[in-house]
Amino acid sequence: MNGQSREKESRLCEADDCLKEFAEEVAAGLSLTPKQLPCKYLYDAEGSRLFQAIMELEEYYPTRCETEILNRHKEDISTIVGKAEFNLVELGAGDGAKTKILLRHFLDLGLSFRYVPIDISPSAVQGLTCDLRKEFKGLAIQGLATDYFEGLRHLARLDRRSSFVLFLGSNIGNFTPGESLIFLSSLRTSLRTGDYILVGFDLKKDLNTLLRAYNDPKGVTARFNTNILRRINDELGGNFVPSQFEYFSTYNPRAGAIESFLISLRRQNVLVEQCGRSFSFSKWEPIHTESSYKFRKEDFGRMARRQGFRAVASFCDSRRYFTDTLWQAVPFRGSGPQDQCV
Ligand code: AVJ
Repeated sequence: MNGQSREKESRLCEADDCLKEFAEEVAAGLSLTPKQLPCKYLYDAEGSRLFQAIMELEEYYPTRCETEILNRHKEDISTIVGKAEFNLVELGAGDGAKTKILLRHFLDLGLSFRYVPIDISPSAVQGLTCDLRKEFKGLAIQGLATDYFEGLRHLARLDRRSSFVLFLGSNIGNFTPGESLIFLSSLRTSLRTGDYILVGFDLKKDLNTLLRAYNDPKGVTARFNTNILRRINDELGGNFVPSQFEYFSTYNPRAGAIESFLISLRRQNVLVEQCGRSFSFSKWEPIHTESSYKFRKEDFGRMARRQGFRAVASFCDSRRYFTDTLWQAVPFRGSGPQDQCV
């Protein structure tokens, strides 16, 4: 077998593995009570396109807030992080619209860095890479289509330059509090002392603003969520009828999160061939598709300290809706008894 066909074959195997994992996670999630689907599967090519449309909605304030923050504080950020050569690694890069503010600024300053955008959607990574090659001649880019955890493994294997990791848009809000601690500690393990991360947190705020952001009148957010059913049909041989599910999203004050669901409008059975079985829904039964946690400053200050980071600076938008916080990796503490009571 020549090198080319071997490469092709290994790529096919990878695609097969992804599909198998998708089928297993769908089967597992739809067997739970209440049913759920992992939100990372919302982002295929169509899902990423719909999410871009969400970011353009007037109601979806996080994008505007973070754009304002990056424009206003790019100088502060570059002064702190931009002293030596570094890899600028972005987790969940999407269309990179906000990141371009930093890229432009870093290039204007003549900083020496390579951009490593990581996103679960191959079409997003491809689109972003093409777009940046045109817009930023001379920028070194090395995109990767994979999930966060595989992305962290990649990060740990990068060359000896220091890392500056971007985790913007309150992507961290998709994790439960327990998951975000696990994620941050694996992120810390993939970094070296002195490296920086910039993390976006959507703040708790008045409920109408929150609810409107996830219930836009044009129904883009509903289509974004429902897209996962269409994706299961196309990729796993499912027979979901998307119109027999209704999108519902609300704020759960106990969890501190917007919680999104697809609710079955009738009693129905849905066959998913690649799962080798069907799933029965009772009338009004929900599938939990996504949680978007909202934070208070105190919450993430504590998270930083517990996971081996030092909060260096926090930047807010003028409405105080959103924060980008800059953390530096500090030496790991021993596992002495004092650590238990932080
Ligand atoms: C990309 C996960 C930050 O939770 O606000 C937007 C996704 N879902 N509208 C969010 C989303 C519905 C978004 N994140």
